[in-house]
Amino acid sequence: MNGQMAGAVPVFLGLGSNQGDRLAHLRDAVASLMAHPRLSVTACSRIWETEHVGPDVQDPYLNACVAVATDLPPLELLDTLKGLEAAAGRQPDGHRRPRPIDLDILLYGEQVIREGRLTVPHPQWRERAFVLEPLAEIAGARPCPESNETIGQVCAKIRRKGGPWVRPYDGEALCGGQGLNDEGVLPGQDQAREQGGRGCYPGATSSSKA
Ligand code: PH2
Ligand code: MG
Ligand code: MG
Repeated sequence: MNGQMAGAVPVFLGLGSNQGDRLAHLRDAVASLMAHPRLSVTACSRIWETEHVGPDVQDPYLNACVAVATDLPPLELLDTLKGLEAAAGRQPDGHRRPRPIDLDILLYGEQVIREGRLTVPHPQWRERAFVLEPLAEIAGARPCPESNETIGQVCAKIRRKGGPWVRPYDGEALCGGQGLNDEGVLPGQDQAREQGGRGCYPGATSSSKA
């Protein structure tokens, strides 16, 4: 996206892949988000490798979070993400199966959304380290909707509690601060960076990435 969008809302997306070339799927998804005329990618977390959470046995995921600014209303954004999932070869009925890419709306501004096909904040996100660790890197200082904790505090609680393993992935960075738009950082993200967020930001140098 070029130029500022009037009325753009800060949105945080969760990315996950546990099928095929996981890193390529994550990167392709970020490239598609960046190329979308009504989305502006403003921050990327590191990539985390995470144990599959679910009743069955599946290969580990690569997970990450990105911050976008968008004027797409929530359901239009959902349809856009579904389109990207389908383009990456995801089966429409593949909810509980391994998937090349899963793109979830974790937070849409401060909104609480309970529509038939969209629940935001994303269900169970407060329990899941694979969501919270990358999200806290780019949104640690933001308040959680429906509570008076910050995302960083919720993440710290889950870390203390333990659970399925998550670890930073030692491959290359998701977007490395390179090639992102130069529209500046949204206020919430600026704050997150000042308060210890470790994600990649537009214009970040390699030394500030890790
Ligand atoms: N997504 C799921 C179910 N289980 N486990 C991990 N580690 N990462 C995910 O993204 C994930 C999961 C359903 O979307
Ligand atoms: Mg999903
Ligand atoms: Mg998901």
